Amino acid sequence: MIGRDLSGVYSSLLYRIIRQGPEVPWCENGELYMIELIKADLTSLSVDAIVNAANSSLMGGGGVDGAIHASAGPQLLEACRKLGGCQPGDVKMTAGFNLPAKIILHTVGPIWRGGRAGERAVLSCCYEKSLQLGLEEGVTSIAFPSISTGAYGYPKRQAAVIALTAMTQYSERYETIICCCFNDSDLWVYQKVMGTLERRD
Ligand code: AR6
Repeated sequence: MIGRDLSGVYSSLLYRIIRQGPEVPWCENGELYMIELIKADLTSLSVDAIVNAANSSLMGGGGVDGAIHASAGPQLLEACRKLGGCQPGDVKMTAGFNLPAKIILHTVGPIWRGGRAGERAVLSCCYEKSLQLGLEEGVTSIAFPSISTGAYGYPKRQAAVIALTAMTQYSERYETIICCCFNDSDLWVYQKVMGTLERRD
């Protein structure tokens, strides 16, 4: 995992998450799980799959979606046009085109409406369905942005807990699962959530 080409990575921190007790969803049976936390531009990562935080049209937008379309090139928009959109919580797949990643999994996170509109379940679906589809497609390394926490306004800490919960459920079946943070504040949030887990060891 350490030796992989992660060009564009500013810093890389590897966390070992020890599963401990049934009261913590990701801490069961005393098993050891590893998830990589990095600060990077998602579009720079040489992994099997990156996950796009898209909108329902799949026709591109701002944030990480805009960066992915800009780096992948116009063929991506053509491919997305044929997908018929994507519902929140669902996932669609395209090639990576000009990106170093082979595959893009496009998911649509929930827009934050205060937390009582099913946002948590939808965000969990984004991670779980992406991880499930990745497995079905033979993906062994996958990188996620912090879905919904930009334009869609999901509280960052709550979103990180949801992300890590889903990732640890799948971590045994992947060689690498990466949380790709774009800035120091997002990195700090993930570090704090992971630190909470470590303090429970
Ligand atoms: N690499 C990694 N993370 C990034 C990058 C990047 N290049 N750029 C931004 N982020 P957002 P959303 C982080 O707004 O909240 C789009 O217009 C960013 O710091 O990209 O799910 C879509 O078309 C934040 O932590 O996605 C939708 O309309 C995270 O990515 C809408 O925004 C998600 O922020 C989706 O909103």
